[in-house]
Amino acid sequence: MTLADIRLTKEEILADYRLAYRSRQASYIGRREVLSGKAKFGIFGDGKELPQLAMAHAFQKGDFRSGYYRDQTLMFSLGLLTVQQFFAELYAHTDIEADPSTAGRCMIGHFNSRSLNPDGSWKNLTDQYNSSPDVSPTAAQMPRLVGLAYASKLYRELDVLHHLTQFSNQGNEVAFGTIGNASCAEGLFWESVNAIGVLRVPAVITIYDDSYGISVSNEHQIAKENLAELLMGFQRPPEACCDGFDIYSVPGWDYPALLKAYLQAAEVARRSHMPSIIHVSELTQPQGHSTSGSHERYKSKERLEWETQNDCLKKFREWILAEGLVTTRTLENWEDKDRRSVEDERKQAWLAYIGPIQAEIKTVAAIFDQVAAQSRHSEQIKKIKTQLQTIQVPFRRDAMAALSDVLLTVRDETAPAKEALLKWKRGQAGLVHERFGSHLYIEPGEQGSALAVSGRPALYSETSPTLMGFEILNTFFDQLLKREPRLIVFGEDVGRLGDVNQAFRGLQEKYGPRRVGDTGIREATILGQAIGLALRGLRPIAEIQYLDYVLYGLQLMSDDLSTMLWRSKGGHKAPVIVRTRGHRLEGVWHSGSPMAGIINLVRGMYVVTPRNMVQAAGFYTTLIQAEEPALLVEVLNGYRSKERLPDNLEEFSLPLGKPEILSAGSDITLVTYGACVRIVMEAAERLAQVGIQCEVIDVQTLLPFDLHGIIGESLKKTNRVVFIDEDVPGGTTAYMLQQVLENQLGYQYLDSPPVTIAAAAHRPAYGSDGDYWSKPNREDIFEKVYQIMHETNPKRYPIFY
Ligand SMILES: Cc1ncc(C[n+]2csc(CCOP(=O)(O)OP(=O)(O)O)c2C)c(N)n1
Ligand SMILES: [Mg+2]
Repeated sequence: MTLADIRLTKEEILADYRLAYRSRQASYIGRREVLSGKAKFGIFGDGKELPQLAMAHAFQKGDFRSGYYRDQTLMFSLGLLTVQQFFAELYAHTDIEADPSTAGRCMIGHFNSRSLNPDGSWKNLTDQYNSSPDVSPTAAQMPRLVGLAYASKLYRELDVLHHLTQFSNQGNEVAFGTIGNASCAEGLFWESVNAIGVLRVPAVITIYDDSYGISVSNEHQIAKENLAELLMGFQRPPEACCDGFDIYSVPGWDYPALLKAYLQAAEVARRSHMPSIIHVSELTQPQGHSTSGSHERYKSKERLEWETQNDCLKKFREWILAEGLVTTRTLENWEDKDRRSVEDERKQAWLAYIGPIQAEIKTVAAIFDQVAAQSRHSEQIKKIKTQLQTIQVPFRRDAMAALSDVLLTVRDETAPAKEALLKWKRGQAGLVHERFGSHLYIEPGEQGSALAVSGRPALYSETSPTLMGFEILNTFFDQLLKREPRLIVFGEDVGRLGDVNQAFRGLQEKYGPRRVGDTGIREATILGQAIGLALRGLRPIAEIQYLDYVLYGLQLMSDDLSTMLWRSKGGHKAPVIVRTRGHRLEGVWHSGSPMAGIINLVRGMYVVTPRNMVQAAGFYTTLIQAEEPALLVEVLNGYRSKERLPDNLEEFSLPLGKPEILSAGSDITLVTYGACVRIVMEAAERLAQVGIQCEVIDVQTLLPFDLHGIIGESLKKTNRVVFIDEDVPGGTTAYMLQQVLENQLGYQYLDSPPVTIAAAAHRPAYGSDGDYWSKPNREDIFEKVYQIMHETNPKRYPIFY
């Protein structure tokens, strides 16, 4: 291919070289900074610069990236990252202005653009280049790509979305994914490729193939050691009618060929929504995988020599000179200048990072002096101060640790300057949340908080009909789809069948397969599909058919969805609602209730466990009014139970974090949720027969948990508490116990030891008897509660069973 085939000017090509050169210097200097102790860890994009330059030429405003830690050159090219910001991230600068990707919350190589304004409102995404926020688990960026690309399809095909011009220009946006060769050995990669192929969506996937995944070569990663060959089965025949991917295989050092491939792939994707895979081969790692090791340990001499000769930047330089685009001298001048400018930007980043820390150390040291002047331990305090001041690369924690040492030293004294120390310490504590903990959920005052939805009670009249649970939801979802055009529902058997329990019965016919659709059996990419859609302004309800199978999508919920807002410090929100059903049906894999596993892995999401379908509808309305991710578990055996349909089904909503007292009682508080509510109520009725008045409380939402201390208040009255569910012993019951006894200080009201009742440790056995002896049943609950009452008053409550 010749220069004439390239649609770029000479100036653009040379600007590309300079940018790639600068990016390379950033990698070199970055490694040096880690090895000299100024930063903790480094992983860089050296050796992968050229494909990223080409990708940037194909990337248009409105497009999205879902990539991984090698993509710095792309980010520089798109103007989404400056060299100074790159180093700010390397140093873990906690200021969002300094590191707009993660505010120091993630290590180097975790990039993103920002989709949200500081008040949490959406920016105009069609007016900027977009990058979703990166995660570290290999291939975990791929499921999200499915949704980012699928959004274009929906925006193009659904008339009801055409007014949302802030998010899409008629579905013309391409989603660019990047992944390393070894990460393609992950199931998530293949599941995502298959889903993209099935959905026929505009994704352009790049595989950077440097033949290694850390020290493990393709021999151990990829069958036949050849990804391009393996992927051939996905290839689209030349006829325009046919499905599949366009597959390109291009050496990573061939600038003209890369440009051609990217421009063509993006053009086809944009126009016809056909995806492609660009396998970029023959890439290298000039500095090895990361700063954690050196590749000389596992690469042969020949391989290392080959990498030196085939370095893409070196080859690009040779090509530019061979084409006579510039003289060697000019190039050397530029390189010299560019190297120095990268070093300058690094220095600026360092000063901006370390300056405030040094200032804080100075302040603390000055207070130490004041304390020393008033203390008989002045020598010891001076020693602590000197140690603090001589730390070469200090962290904030060093000042805090020294302060704690001084406080310990003067613990018996009453030096007035001690107050200044304590004041400084309190001031720091106030900053910790903002620096490291904010935006786990939407912050108060920012747009979209679910906790800001106060709820509206359900209204009933004499004419309110009684329906089956699934009919309640069916009516509800029909109304919701009608009034919320951005609502997109999908999952296994959700479309044609209307889900396995019929809550969407007839709704695909009414709203079409794009609003209510079937997916393949692919829970991880159902999650990813939802995440990508939500990042692009849509409101997905992603269904996982049973709670037991949430585990397949749990990694995505845990690593990607629940950390999204936090890891970008308010830069991206993904209001995904994951809908599932569970707790109790039959056998191991249809009646699990692994709630503790889930709630402890998805902090950053809400977890809602309504006891029936009316409650579920009320919570769905709350979640749709907000813009935060949530998992809602419907009670499996509630679809065929009868419930009254509220007259105000459309408006009624339930606040999160507000337990409901289902029966008032003064003897003992029984705390539960979900499917166990019915069983606990039955047990409470029996207990009433023997004169024990139970206060039964339905927690309703596990995350957040009882925000108003309703359960703690109940303990003041009953002085006894039992936590009941069908998770494992020490699972969610232990969580509830910790929340009430520790957070709500409930321990101080107890006259009896707190008790938990959970399922057996083994998985639920099949059949009615299997269920009875695996999960808590009415009799168990009765006996355990009765036992507590017996211990408090054996005469009144003698053992009779
Ligand atoms: C799920 C998971 N397993 C292991 C790791 C540790 N790890 C980080 S990068 C990497 C190798 C990735 O190689 P490749 O996909 O070829 O990308 P490259 O670094 O070579 O560009 C591994 C094993 C991880 N981050 N995530
Ligand atoms: Mg690799």
